[in-house]
Amino acid sequence: MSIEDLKSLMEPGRVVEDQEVIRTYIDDWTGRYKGSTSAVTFPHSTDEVAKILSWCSTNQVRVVPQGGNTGMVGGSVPLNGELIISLRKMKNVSFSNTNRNQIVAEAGATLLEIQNLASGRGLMYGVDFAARDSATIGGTIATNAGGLNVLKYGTTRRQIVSVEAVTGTGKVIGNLNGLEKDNTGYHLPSLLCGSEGTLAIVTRAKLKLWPEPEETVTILFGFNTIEDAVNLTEDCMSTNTEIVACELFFQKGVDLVRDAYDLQPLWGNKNSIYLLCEFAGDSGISDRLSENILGEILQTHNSVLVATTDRERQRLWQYRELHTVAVSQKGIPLKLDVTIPLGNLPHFLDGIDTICGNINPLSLPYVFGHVADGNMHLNILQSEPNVAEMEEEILKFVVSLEGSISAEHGIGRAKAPYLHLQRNEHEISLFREMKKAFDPKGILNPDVIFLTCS
Ligand code: FAD
Ligand code: 2HG
Ligand code: ZN
Repeated sequence: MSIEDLKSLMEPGRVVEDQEVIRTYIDDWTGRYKGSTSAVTFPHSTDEVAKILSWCSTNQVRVVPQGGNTGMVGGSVPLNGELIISLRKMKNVSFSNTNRNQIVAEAGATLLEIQNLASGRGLMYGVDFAARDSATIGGTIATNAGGLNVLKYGTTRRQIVSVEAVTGTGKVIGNLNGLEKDNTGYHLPSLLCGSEGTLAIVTRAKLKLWPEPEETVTILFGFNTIEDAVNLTEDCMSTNTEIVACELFFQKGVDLVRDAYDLQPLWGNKNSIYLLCEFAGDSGISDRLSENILGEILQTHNSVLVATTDRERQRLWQYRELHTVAVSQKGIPLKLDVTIPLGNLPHFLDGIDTICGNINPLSLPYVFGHVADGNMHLNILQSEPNVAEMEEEILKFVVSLEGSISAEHGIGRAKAPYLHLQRNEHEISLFREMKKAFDPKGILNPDVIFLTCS
């Protein structure tokens, strides 16, 4: 068996062995995970994906499916020399012929590409986040990506109506019937969503679209206690049906963002905590906001910025969205994406400082995230040489607070050694059996979600 055999089965150009080209596919976005491979394949259709996987299965060749390679948990790069199957050439997107509010997307289409198509018809896609120009539909399905608007629209799982995929033996499964109600046995879209490329390669999906709001208002609040920020978050969630996003970040993170980008200081840096809330719906939102529970705080609180135009709104979002890039400009952080029940958030934030300080007084933890979902992102710079110890202590702490060790980025390779903290042995052995059913030779993303050898 040689890669020449695979090449001979494919159209020219579908299998690339040029290391100059390969170089751009083997390291992950964070810079923490560095892989190697002898080839990257670029299928142009579901049939070609099936052909490649059938050949790989017969020849016991392990593979890593890859979309935009923006994943944060080391799942998208070949850490053990696996063959990369890049879906980037499969980019077609079109409206469904049978439902005006659905879109059919090939796996390699980016979030931005489908957002642009939807917008042309006054519609929108429910998932959005800063990597929108590179993250693909296949990758977002594989990770069940969340992002900025989960509060209103849910995670990726809620957007997928139908999915088509190819199993580890090269069998095409699923359909694109676009039926919301289709209780014909196990629900493949739900099962494959969040399976991180370990069960099958997603090739196409039919996605639900939502009406584009007429008006959007973004408000930034500055606070000095986390309790105040959490209270306002909960008030908005319980009283306002138009809230679509609620993001939390801290002065330390704003300092880092301002170090890297030319942004104004916020209220002379007199607050330590920021809450960015976005409201969207029919026109007249600003008036409705002042009539609801927010009215009083909008009038009396002295650290409030209200943005109503796209330009002003984007300016406020930059303080939050640029955290990831600003951190990465300072070094390679230990990244942990976790969920904490809202009521335990103050305790969590204190605990993180204590754990990091005790393990490595030089470490620099930055915290930010989608607070309405309890989803906090921890980016810890200067965690070396205690990365593993810090990671384990923090994840155990999260579990003790009844949180989740993975909120929206997945388990990948990064958290595979810790899956047992959250899932019991029966669940993990059931997961393994499920993987065997889809991928009997174990060629799809080995060591992602759970380690092959344990
Ligand atoms: P990749 O990184 O290529 O792959 C991710 C995983 O999916 C890997 O395990 C890979 O093997 C698998 N995979 C990829 N394509 C397929 C396929 N077609 N079939 C089967 N498996 C496949 N994530 C969030 O959830 N919310 C955020 O707010 C968010 N913000 C981000 C901001 C920045 C600046 C960056 C860089 C990343 C952010 N992410 C966020 C993380 C990342 O963008 C998501 O995890 C995204 O879903 C990954 O998509 P991708 O196409 O880049 O997938
Ligand atoms: C975000 O919400 C992303 O900005 C990235 O999920 C989080 O950089 C991170 O850790
Ligand atoms: Zn996030």
